[in-house]
Amino acid sequence: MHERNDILTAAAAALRDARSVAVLTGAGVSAESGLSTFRDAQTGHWAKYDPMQLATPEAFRRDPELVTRWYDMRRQAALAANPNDGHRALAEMQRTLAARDGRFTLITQNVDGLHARAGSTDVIELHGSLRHWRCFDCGRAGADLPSPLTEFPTPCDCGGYMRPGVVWFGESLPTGAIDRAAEAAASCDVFLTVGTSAVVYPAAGLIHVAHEAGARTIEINRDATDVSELVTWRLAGPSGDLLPHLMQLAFPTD
Ligand code: BV8
Ligand code: ZN
Repeated sequence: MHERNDILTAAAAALRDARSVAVLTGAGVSAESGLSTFRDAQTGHWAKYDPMQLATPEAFRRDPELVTRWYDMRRQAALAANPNDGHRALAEMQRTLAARDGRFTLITQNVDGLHARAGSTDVIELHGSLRHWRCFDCGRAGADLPSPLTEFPTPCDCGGYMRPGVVWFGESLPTGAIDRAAEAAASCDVFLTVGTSAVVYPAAGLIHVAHEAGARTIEINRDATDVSELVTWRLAGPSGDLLPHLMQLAFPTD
């Protein structure tokens, strides 16, 4: 335990001294809000499906009903979930950096919208969001779709089907998003990676960009990951505990 407190203290000191902070989050930050992560086994009816197989255009073409049901189930789960203390600590970190004229960038792989609901602003959603749907064929935005959906799949006037506004495997990320994220990673003093297995690219590449640019890097994650050996400080445990703890050490409120 002694070792872990030293790591927390050192990481908090680096965060306190930072002029520019960038954060990359993954599904782990939403786990304590009750949303299943991408690679942990899914529950119930969806237990037999592998998200890696469903989150692709091929799966949608092959079985648009199944994929539409999966995404609308996840949209409903996200809407029913509440942000947790980890989301709130990151919103607090953004306000704290702004108050001291620092720079703060929150980059997320999550599509659940919980960072914004916790008060974070200007969140970079690298993989899109469950909130927005568009036609797979003509691209028309589905602004007024029922929630939950009533037709699976949901037809577009053009004869195509509506798809969730997320980035599937094999699809490119929104150019503005990945460029902004890469610039923030390359220019920050401290980079936090929180709740991600760091296996999906180009998102995970941001951790390497920050490290190579000389940033101090902090990993907050339940399990060890592909970057655990690379980071400056590794904190193993739930982000809902560790992020507020790190914030309290870095920016003590009396
Ligand atoms: C692209 C949206 C090209 C949809 C997602 C070989 C090598 C390198 C790359 C590739 C390769 N083969 C293919 C690729 C490219 C591919 C890729 O990276 N594949 C990987 C799997 C090898 N990437 C792509 O296809 C990307 N596009 O490259 O395009 C291109 C270029 C030009 C033109 C055309 C095309 C697109 C990637 C985006 C895919 N979409 N999601 C949806 O959400 O359904 S990615 C998906 O994985 C999710 O978004 C998720 O966010 C992301 C990463 O997963 P994590 O968030 O990390 O979640 P995970 O479950 O893995 O981990 C959770 C962690 O939390 C765990 O470590 C756990 O320990 C921890 N945890 C759990 N509870 C807690 C906790 N931590 C703290 N507290 C807790 N309580
Ligand atoms: Zn259409």
